[in-house]
Amino acid sequence: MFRKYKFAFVVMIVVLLLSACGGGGGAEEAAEAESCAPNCEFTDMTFCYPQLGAESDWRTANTASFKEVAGELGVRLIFSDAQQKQENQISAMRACIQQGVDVIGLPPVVEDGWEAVLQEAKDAGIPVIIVDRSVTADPSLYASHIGSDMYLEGQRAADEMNKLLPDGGKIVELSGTPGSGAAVGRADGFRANLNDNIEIIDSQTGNFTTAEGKPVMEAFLAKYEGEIDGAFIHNDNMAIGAVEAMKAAGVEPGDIKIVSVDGTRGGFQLMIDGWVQADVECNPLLGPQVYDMALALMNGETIDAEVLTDETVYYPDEAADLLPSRKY
Ligand code: GYE
Repeated sequence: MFRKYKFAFVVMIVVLLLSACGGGGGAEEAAEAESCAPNCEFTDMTFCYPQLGAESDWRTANTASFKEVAGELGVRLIFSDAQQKQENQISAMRACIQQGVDVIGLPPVVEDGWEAVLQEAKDAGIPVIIVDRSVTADPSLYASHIGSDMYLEGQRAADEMNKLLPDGGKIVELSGTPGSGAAVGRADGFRANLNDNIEIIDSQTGNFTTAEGKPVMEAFLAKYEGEIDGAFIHNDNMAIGAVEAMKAAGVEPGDIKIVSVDGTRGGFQLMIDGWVQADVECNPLLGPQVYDMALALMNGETIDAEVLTDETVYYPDEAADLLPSRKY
């Protein structure tokens, strides 16, 4: 009787030991599968892109770049649209951290307030690449920032305004989303280079959209009737809205000198039609470079802490020739 129980007990222990060993082996295999470094390929990558919104043609082109290139490379893309709300971007990032994505690309709607969620990503071992606009958070909280030099764009815009108004004048500014790296950088760079004889008589935000740009220009035209010599407009979509307002108010192309930013097809068309005198380029096609950086991070390579896009200024005389080849 006792021997029978002893045998059953030994069998039970052996079964338990075997199952424990089997479980351990499975976990090890899973961990190995996760860590492909240093030979990770794009097909190993799950990349999270909590896009800030769909406010402009620039943004649409930026989204398309990330989606199309992910498809070409075989990257698994987790995409969301935050409708220009920081809280939506933060929740989308938290969902990606929960899922254990490999890398997060963050195009921040505003500069401030990212510390907590960046720290959460860091604690989870998920590197973050800040894409497009900048953040004020400490650089130790993210792997890199890639995007345009918004300050330089503002300086370039001022150089153009200085040329357009050599005898000085009064101008208005239609600025981008308040607190965004793009709006802050462009406004500061513009003021740094603007000639003393040019006065910014008013500055209001149009939130980077055509819909909000139009009423802002309507209000400017009503308030400063006949006084406005020029307008610095932070993106082409707001310029499209502003021009609609000007047309409705009987303003002729060239009456108010416009310097815009982005270099989208819409901006090129405004140059061809005589409304915009200079368009400062801002390149949204960042997908290929960002995926390369993300792969380098997965493979444990070091990447540059700051990557600035190479850009130029476009003028009306070349707009018609270049428009057909514009990608956005
Ligand atoms: O200029 C504007 C968009 O952050 C550079 O955002 C980007 C800006 C771009 O809405 O059109």
